[in-house]
Amino acid sequence: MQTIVGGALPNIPWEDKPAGCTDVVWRSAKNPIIGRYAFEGSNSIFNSAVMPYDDGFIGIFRSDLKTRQQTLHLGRSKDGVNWEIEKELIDLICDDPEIATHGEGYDPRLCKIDDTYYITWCNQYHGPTIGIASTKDFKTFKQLENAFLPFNRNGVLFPRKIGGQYLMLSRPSDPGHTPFGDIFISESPDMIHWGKHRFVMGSKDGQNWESCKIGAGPIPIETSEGWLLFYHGVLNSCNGFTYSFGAALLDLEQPWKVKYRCKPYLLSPIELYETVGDVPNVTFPCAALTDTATGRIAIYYGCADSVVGLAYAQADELLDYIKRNA
Ligand code: BMA
Repeated sequence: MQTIVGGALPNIPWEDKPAGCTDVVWRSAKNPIIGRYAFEGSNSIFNSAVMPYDDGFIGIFRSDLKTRQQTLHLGRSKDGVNWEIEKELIDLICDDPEIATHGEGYDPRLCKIDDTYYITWCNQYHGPTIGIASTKDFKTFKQLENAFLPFNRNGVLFPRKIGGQYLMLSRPSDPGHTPFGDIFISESPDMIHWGKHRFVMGSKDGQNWESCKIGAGPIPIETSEGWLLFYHGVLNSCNGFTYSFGAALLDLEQPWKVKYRCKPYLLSPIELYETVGDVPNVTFPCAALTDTATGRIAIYYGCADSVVGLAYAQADELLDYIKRNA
């Protein structure tokens, strides 16, 4: 039996696959679930991270403000669909003013390891790099050292130590709209010092949805078949970049080894809210919820750099699809 490893989440957001839908990942009928103007001063809310917390859900949301500052905000929800997002930036306490970002940054991910929640995000320090902060209560946030030298994006932690080490995926880049990009993995004994960098997988040669660059999406999901990694892939067309997302299964003990990589994308910009916005043709997943009891997966993804969408998959069907299409 192909299953997700982890806890039950009976209140996971869910909508059954629409009749006649032949896709393995399908969209919420309520999309976009979060609009541009969820709080005063916001120009857009997208590429954001959520997770279960207390009897509901908590999230770190990316906003581009009307000043076009890129900022991080805390949000809460009872059902994972309707969110209250704070107008204030997250107050990150940092011992070293040299790297303190005061809640600015973008593309956050949220990962629970033991009893600590870690936020990783794209942090500007002489160019994009990976910032890390920790919290135990979502009231006090401590900003740690940046994980890497610039330039880097899409820092995604694993939800448990492997071989006694923290592991993080990332995507070395350039300071601009990077026209290349492969996923690497790094390890750390203490969440401060990162090394033993290894290649995981790269963009694909030829004409395909991930020919330009790829980057890890949500925190990898542990399954009986390996770590389920949703990741975005970019096609460079004559109309600019198109961001779709797909999935791979990584070895459980040596996650730099790719077991299966699904050839077709799982979701690509098609709906109006994905194809029209501040940056057209972008679907960019940053978080996923799972329920072990039912195998349900809910994926949160940024749409056209403007709003947040929700999509669903059923674990056994998805794992089977990835393996058959690898
Ligand atoms: C990437 C990141 C994402 C964004 C995407 C499309 O480089 O900056 O935040 O969604 O470009 O603009």
